[in-house]
Amino acid sequence: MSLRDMLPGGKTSDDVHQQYQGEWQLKLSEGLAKSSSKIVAGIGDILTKRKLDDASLTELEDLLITADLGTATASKLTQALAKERFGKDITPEDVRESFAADIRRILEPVARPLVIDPDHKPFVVLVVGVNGAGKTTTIGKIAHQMKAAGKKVAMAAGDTFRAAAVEQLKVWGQRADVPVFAKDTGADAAGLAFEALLEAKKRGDDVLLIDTAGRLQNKDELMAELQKIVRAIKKVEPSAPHATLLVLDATVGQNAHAQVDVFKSMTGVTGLVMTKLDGTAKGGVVVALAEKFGLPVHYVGVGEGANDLRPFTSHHFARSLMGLNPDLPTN
Ligand SMILES: Nc1nc2c(ncn2[C@@H]2O[C@H](COP(=O)(O)OP(=O)(O)O)[C@@H](O)[C@H]2O)c(=O)[nH]1
Ligand SMILES: [Mg+2]
Repeated sequence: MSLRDMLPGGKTSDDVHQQYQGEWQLKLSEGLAKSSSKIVAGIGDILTKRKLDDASLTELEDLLITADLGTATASKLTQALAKERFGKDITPEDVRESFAADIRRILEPVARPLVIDPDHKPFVVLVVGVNGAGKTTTIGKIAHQMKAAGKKVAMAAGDTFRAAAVEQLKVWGQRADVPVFAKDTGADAAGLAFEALLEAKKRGDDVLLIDTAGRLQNKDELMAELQKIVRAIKKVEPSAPHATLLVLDATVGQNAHAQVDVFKSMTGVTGLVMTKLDGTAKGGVVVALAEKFGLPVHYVGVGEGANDLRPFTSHHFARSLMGLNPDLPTN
């Protein structure tokens, strides 16, 4: 370790990193508490004085469905449990450990960080999703973190329908010291994206994050608008956008499936961001989405602050969702 790595108080950058990781993981576990407490209590109720029989398996399957894990995942998890433990004595904790291990296996392939390919300058990230999902906030958080990591970042205020959306992004821009390309309310979003990309290219930015509007008159209009933005971007750089992130509000639960379907058909989606995992009992929906769509989950949000957005990790999520200590290994 060099002197340069020493921080005040004798802490090394590794110590700080670990402490920070620990805080974040605690926040994720706390955020998922509403989801997990429902599951933990439910499993406890089902398994009182019982060997694992058909009746308890059916009840466990129903419980997982009500916890938003989806029917396919619920049946997969209970079948795996039956295969190992049918007719045997089993504790609620055994069930949670078994579910956590299987959930982790489901999530592992989708837990993929957003990788910025340095061959693209800028790497263009288009951010889509319904109104209120958390697009603008997520862009602000990503910009903040990437800037702190030493990247040259720019944002484009592509939700030109609401003055508040432009202002909101500018506030994030000021906070993170990241430039925001913006025009007046009602301006053409595609034109703005076009100019922003030209400018970001000229400046040699590493990343350009483009915000979009989530609600227009109807679905057709929204699709036309998003496709127009994509065409405008491609005029400047045919390979762009290099990532299209769909931001989903976890509190909508099963409704998220329909949103993935719609946005996939409109723009293509390369990855998901799940927001508002703090304070929802519907955190299980992430597992259902992973199982159904297999799209990478790049980030999860557990609050409104700049650091309340983190890469998604399967192990922590799976154990937290089952109310298990995330610091212990999964089987
Ligand atoms: N608790 C919580 N609130 C969030 C999170 N992400 C976004 N929000 C809030 O959700 C609201 C809508 O977010 P916004 O970014 O404006 O959504 P947009 O319409 O998709 O751009 C704002 O009040 C955000 O602060 C999150 O992870 N947790
Ligand atoms: Mg917005």
